Amino acid sequence: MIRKIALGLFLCNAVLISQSQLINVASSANGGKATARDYGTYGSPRYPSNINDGSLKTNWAGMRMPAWCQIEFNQEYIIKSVRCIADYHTQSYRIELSRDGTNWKTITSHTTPDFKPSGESEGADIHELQINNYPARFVRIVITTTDAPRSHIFQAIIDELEVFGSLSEQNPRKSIKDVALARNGGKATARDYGTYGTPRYPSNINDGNPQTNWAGMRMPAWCQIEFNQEYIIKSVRCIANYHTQSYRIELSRDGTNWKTITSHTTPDFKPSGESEGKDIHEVRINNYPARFARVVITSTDAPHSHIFQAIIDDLEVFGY
Ligand SMILES: [Ca+2]
Ligand SMILES: [Ca+2]
Repeated sequence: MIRKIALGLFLCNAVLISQSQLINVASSANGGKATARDYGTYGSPRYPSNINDGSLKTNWAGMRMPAWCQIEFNQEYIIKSVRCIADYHTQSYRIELSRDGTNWKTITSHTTPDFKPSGESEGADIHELQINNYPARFVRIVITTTDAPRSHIFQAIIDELEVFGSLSEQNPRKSIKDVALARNGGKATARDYGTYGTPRYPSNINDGNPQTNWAGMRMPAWCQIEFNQEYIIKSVRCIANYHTQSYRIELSRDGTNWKTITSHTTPDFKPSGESEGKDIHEVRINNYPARFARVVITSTDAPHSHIFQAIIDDLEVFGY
């Protein structure tokens, strides 16, 4: 009888885990650790740990503005949604995510409706938003405006901050594709392109054909690809051809701020003909979100007078 019950519980548990890939990764039950700028005491201490204890009856209260509280997860997760239950005095806040606890990305700026700041059971404001697979190990809420007078012990109160995510390893492998590819929506542009025999268009860099190439005429030569949306990038592969000596590959979410993911120097091969001297360089990336990829060639072995300063056959960017 006892064994039957135990087995039943086990099966029930297993089904729950397999069906719901998403868990509240911020909750202390799942390993989340909360810290804050400070916390106030009125009746009972309003510890930072009250923000992720799973109870709406407990809260964290910040004493100075801007008040902030952050939660570190027990590892990095792919974040799908965030839910914040703000309580009295909290007027405007932003929620940020971070992979390293240093560089933060604002995912929402929110102003609560004008409710009466009179008692914990009143005026809770629930704000929920969906996030497109952002990898993070930290979440932070920063309260920027309050309706409390300056003398008040509590400047801002948050009941609970929930962050739903899944392990990176649970991402379906089958959906990973070359998001740079033209037929997957990638659009290539470049600083310029040269013609010798045929025009070496930027679009040759993401046509999936290693027999065609883009050729830059001036240094530093660059070519970039905009994907049809933001993806989580897992790896990049660049097939460089003759004259291309050193380059870096960068990723960006907005086409303005770039992150260098690799700096590479090709081996010293003979710059004599397209079928020779290809250099294939592949880099694995730990889930970087991006909508743009760019290759910037920084050194060439071509003489200054040469039409082609750098040639790239293909730039492949794998993500989901
Ligand atoms: Ca709580
Ligand atoms: Ca090509």
